[in-house]
Parts: sequence; C-alpha cells; structure tokens
Amino acid sequence: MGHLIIALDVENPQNAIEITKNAVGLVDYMKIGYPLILSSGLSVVSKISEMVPVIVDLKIADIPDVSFSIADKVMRHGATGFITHGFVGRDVLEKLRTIRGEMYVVAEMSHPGSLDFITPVSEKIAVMAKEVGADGLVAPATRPERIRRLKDVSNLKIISPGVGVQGGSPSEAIKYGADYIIVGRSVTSSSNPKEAILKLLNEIMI
Ligand code: BMP
Repeated sequence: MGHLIIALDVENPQNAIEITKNAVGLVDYMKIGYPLILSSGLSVVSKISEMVPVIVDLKIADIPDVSFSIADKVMRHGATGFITHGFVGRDVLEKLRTIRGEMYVVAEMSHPGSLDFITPVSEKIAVMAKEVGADGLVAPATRPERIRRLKDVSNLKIISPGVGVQGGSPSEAIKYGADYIIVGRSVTSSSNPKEAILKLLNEIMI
C-alpha cells in the first residue's frame, strides 16, 4: 500500500477511532502504544484492528518470561505485530519469537539521547534481530544514513519514526531504505488527518 504507519498517540479512544476511519485503505498499520492503551485499555487494540492492522508498541524491555507475557497478551487482542527493545538481549528476543505475529526490534532511536547508549550498539542489535528471525527493525528517520547502514547489516524490513515533528523527511527516509515511515503528531494533531495522510503519501510516492 502506501508505506505508511500512523502512530496513534492519542488518549481519547473516540478520537483514535475517528483518525483510524480516515486511514482505512490508505495506511498499512496503526501503531498503538502506552498513551492510548493506558487510557483506554487493551480493548482499543481489538477495535482498531478491525479497521486497520495494528502494531502494538510497548517497547518491551524485560526478562524473557515477563516480555513473553506482555507480548502474548497484546497479540491475543487482535494485534498483527508488536515492538520490542533489542538491547535487552538475545534470550528475550528468542522467547518473544515463539509468539505468532510480526516482531519488530528497536535497533536505534530517533531522539538525540539515542546517541548516549543505543546508537553505538545498534548494528549489533540489528544483526541479532536478523539471527533470531525478527520481521523488521525500528530505525531513525532523523538519521537517514543509519537506516541504510542498519538495513545493510541486517537485510531486514525497516520501519522508521522521526518524520515531521522530530525533523526527519519522509522522502529521505524512504530513499535511504525505510520500507515504512511511522508518523504520529503530523497526522494526529492535524485538524484534517485525512489530508495530512494524503500529503504524506504524496511525499513518499515511489
Ligand atoms: P511523532 O511522529 O509524533 O514524532 O511520533 C513518533 C512515534 O514513533 C511515537 O509513537 C514514538 O513513540 C515512536 N518512536 C519514535 O519516535 N522514535 C523511536 O526511536 C522509536 C519510536 O517507536
């Protein structure tokens, strides 16, 4: 479809459903994380999943059994995939890989603080994610050259946040190898989410 994932970082479930209605047929996935799940409960994952496939982003980062329990629970609510941190190590990823569904591993983050700890080890995380059979990596649109590097070392699908409000360019991210861009506030804070989605699709047309 459009190589586009919308980060549904809103707290009001009705608002989330309205935005999703505008995304049907245009967007590949909705990404749902803590803001919406903590305010609305996991039932919102089931509701949104009936309209657009959902990737649940709880950036799992715990011991293997607890990580498994978290991902298992969200996948039972109809999600298509989940996101886990990669820095927690191979045993966590191996345990999570036993769950059916798409598994995305955070290799490197889009904010400046990523440079403190994650970026220096992100290529190792990317290789490990490939070895355990992950479906894709999260890599930053704010540093497009890192998208290319992380894709080169892993040969995995890349989903890339950091576009718009964080300063990344959607077309650059795609040019450097992102398979999907992840966009939150540029769409969710827009007075016309559908128009915002169409504008993004136009920008990343490939
Ligand atoms: P926004 O387009 O509003 O900046 O939102 C980006 C989304 O991507 C948020 O849901 C955020 O949690 C997520 N994200 C990110 O911004 N950088 C990362 O490195 C990893 C993320 O999951």
